[in-house]
Amino acid sequence: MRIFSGIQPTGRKHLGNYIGAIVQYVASQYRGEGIFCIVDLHAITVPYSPAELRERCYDTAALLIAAGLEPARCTLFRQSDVPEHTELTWLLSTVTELGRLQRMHQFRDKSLAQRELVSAALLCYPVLQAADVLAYRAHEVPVGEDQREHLELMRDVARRFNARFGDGEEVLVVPEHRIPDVGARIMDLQDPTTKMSTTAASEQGTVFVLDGPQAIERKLKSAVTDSGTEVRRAPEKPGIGNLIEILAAVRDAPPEQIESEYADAGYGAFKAAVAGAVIEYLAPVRERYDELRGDESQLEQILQGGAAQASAIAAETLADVRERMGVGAPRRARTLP
Ligand code: AQP
Repeated sequence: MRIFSGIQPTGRKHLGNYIGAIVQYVASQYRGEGIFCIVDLHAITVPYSPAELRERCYDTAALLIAAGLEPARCTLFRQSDVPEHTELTWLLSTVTELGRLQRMHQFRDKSLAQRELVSAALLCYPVLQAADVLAYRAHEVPVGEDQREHLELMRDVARRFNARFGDGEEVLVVPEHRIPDVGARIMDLQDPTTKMSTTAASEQGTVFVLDGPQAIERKLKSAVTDSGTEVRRAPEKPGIGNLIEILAAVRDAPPEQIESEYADAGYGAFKAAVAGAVIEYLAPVRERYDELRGDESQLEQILQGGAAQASAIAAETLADVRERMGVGAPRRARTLP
């Protein structure tokens, strides 16, 4: 089974990214062929600093390896190093419905938040994401809950392509999402009705993977809760529910177990327990990150090696897609010496 996922380049990956996605990436290396991509082309759909983008790619590569991705066990690469992604985006845009792109939640939220230009690239973001996955004919895509809508779109694009050009065959694999049962949507600690996020949420409400113990403790202890005392999940207790979910994910235990263990502990003691568990959980990642991040040439070598592996797979898919669409020279002519 082939498993693919992409992650934006930033040095500020948060606990939501970690629990919702990165932990799943690491586990998937033992279940199938894992292909993981640092999506620098997605990062340029909103205002960004060219001088910093490469640095952020190295940050993300170091973080993923620190979390447990093993370059010998999986393929880890930078999106822009494999040009097939952009070519496939254009080809797939011909079977993507414009109205659907305009209605995507992420596009609406991000375009409303944009003070400068709302780029066409921001609208086409989900088509690039579809190309990322479909280029590898991946069967499974581990993601957090916020990506469900994009996954549905990419499934639709694959089906539409197959129906239009497949001649009865599944040229592109229709992928399944893999969203974790616990921790699929970690919420902001200061506003537990919105998701923990790199761009939209508050600094104080966001635990970053590279935060030190004091920052983690401060953020978790000041997490917004309600006026009650009971540690249980309920619609009127989103703050406590979020902390229960975090502790359950960190301990790899069912949320019910956390509820029964801390039901009468009181919010103060519960928050302290969550803080302690998160500090312990993230400490080894931070330490390993510091070791890895210093060696940029090694990180570059890993990304280049990954790009070569990825390219070999994506080029094969592109050759099939071009052939089916009648684009460019026929396949047999192109293979002549
Ligand atoms: N709060 C979250 N809880 C669980 N999973 C989450 N993910 C994001 N936020 C949460 C998952 O992390 C993976 C990588 O995300 P990304 O780097 O591509 O960025 P994103 O999905 O756009 O979310 P961010 O990091 O918070 O950035 P912004 O601020 O741009 O929205 C994805 O699988 C995602 O589901």
